[in-house]
Amino acid sequence: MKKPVKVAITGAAGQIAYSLIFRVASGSMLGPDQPVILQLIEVPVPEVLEKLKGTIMEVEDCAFPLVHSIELHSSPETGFEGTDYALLVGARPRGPGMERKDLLTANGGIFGPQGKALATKASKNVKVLVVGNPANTNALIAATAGSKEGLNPRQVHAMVRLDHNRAISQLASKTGVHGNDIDNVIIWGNHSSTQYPDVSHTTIGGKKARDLVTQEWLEKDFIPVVQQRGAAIIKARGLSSAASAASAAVDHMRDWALGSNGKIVSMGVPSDGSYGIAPGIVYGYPCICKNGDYEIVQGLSVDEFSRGRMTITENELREERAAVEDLLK
Ligand code: NAX
Repeated sequence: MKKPVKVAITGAAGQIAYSLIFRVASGSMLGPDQPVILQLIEVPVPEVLEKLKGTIMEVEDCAFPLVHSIELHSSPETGFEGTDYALLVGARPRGPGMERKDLLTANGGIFGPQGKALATKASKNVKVLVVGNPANTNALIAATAGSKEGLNPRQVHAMVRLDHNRAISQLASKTGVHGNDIDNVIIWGNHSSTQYPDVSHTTIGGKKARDLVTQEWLEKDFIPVVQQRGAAIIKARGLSSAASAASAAVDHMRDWALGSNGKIVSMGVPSDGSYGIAPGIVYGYPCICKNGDYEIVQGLSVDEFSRGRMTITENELREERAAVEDLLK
């Protein structure tokens, strides 16, 4: 067995975490030979911490062979001590009458201090995945605060993998193949309804997706369905996506840590200007992971339709960045 690694999860009493913790504990994220120390972090509110204690009892009752120990924390400073992998799930939800700027600012109050705590307390090579919404700009805030203390912004990602997985599943059901036979799906931009699920480079069973589905289907069905899937799940379930979000978080971190085996995966990462996107914003890009690192896939052609969609979602992220400008100083 390897030496245990520390995995921190914020929002640990919430519904995504209720699935995520068990997937991490079972070895789905870091492999069947990697023991984990779970650092479960919540807000310092007695009822919430009590609920988390209940979840911890359940983790204990699973007797997972890979769980070395479980810690309960109510602050990022203690919770991120020595963390190797951080899954930032807890966030401030949009309250009644709250404008987008208020939401962004309220979340800045969470993700700024968390970024700083990660830079000063976590392992030097910590990998951070922001799930809590608005995920891309929360990641930007955490990375900016952390970078003042030595964290490299490349260490902080936002999750667009759920959208990526949703796009694969829609294409699979439309074309009657298994998702395993679908490659090179890309989610460009924001994890929001402006995201651009792009199949320009996608292959389905080795054939070009563009030859198997019509542009009309892409524009009228596929793109809006993927963009609005979260809302459809809330309508049907009465609650937002939880198990699928947890599964996507596991996929993202696993590929980042262990490699994507040459496959393209969509990740929200700091733009380095690739594909003409404003540098700095955390933007969904096609990435390939190996040796514990990622690279943005270069040189893909971008047609006029794709460029238009990529710009819409880029503009939204630029606006979000402008709305939290004060927090980025
Ligand atoms: P829940 O409301 O069930 O749980 C959130 C938990 O976070 C709560 O227990 C709360 O006490 C805790 N929390 C809040 N602030 C915290 C802080 N500063 N430190 C530690 N814990 C804190 O929400 P859940 O359904 O689990 O969703 C969590 C977040 O994921 C939301 O922001 C949601 O919008 C976002 N999502 C992101 C997705 C993505 O693809 N990027 C998809 C699913 C989900 O919508």
